[in-house]
Amino acid sequence: MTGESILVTGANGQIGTVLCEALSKKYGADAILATDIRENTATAAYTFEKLDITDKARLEALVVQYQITQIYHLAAILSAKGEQNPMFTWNINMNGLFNVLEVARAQQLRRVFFPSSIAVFGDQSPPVDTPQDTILNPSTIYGISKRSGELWCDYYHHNFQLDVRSLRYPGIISYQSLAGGGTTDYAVDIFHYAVQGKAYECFLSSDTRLPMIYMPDAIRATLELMEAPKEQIQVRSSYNLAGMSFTPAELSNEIRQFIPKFEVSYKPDFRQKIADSWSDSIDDTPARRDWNWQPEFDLSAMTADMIRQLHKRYPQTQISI
Ligand code: NAD
Ligand code: AKB
Repeated sequence: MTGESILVTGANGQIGTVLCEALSKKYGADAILATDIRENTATAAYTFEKLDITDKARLEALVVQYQITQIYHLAAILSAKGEQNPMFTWNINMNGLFNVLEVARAQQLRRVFFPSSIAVFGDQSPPVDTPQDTILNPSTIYGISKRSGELWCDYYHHNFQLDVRSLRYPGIISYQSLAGGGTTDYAVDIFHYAVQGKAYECFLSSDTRLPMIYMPDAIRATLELMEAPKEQIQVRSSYNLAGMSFTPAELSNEIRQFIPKFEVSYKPDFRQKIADSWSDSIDDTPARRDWNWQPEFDLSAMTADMIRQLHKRYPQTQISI
């Protein structure tokens, strides 16, 4: 019993499904309240409540009812889907965050987690080893909402002493869950095609380098940041976080170590322009300095684990592991 009661928004998404399991393991399933606008179809040991994050009254009622002490606020519309309806995206991403910050302040919650993204960078940010403090000119409404969110988190910390913490996640790669409408989604989808013995058509060009991270590292970073002593948290907007960087061609070659006949073709679409405006690689020195961040998975370790894990789901394809 830790005394914590944790509400997760957007809990049915790519990160939420894995994060809720990790939080359950750490704090006990009784301590976790998963929420999402979509019904939960998975069987999980923790409680689920339907919640549209733009409904502040319901959020506050759940916080009071379950005596919530922390919120992990994941609900958002991601970069590619966001461009299809900018005002809708702005409403969910910004008003959702305002509701979380305001309820956390009013109910004096102990801690809040807000995920930002490499989408805060733009074509004027230095693309290689992009530093923590640099020019930020996001080109998508998603990136603009994340950068604005970072500033609001900083504001709530400094003006209301709310202990809100944040990471600029790179593209996250996972076998447990699918990616949900972003520009980095190809790096998840490609594995599902490869392991089923299918050819893959990539929506980014072969040489588009982007920062990525494997889900176990992303989850560990989140928990390590949230557990770090307050005085160690020097960045109250959002920490740069790095795992690995690669291009679709490099990832395909790595997959061919296990599935030699895997075929990939390239047909860039509107997501290419978004990817071109993002960094190639990230400098996460402040995260390493302040709370000892250290990624474990590089491209080859991630690829081997993804293929091993997905092969259990699609055992029909011949692979050499
Ligand atoms: P996802 O799209 O897979 O999941 C988001 C979830 O939010 C979905 O289950 C969706 O149903 C829910 N949602 C949408 N609108 C909602 C609303 N109005 N009320 C409540 N729930 C709503 O996204 P994800 O990949 O799990 O990302 C989670 C968070 O992490 C997001 O804030 C995202 O911006 C951030 N992030 C993700 C990545 C990544 O690569 N996955 C990278 C950087 C940042
Ligand atoms: C997206 O591509 O939109 C996300 C992200 C990097 O924020 N995966």
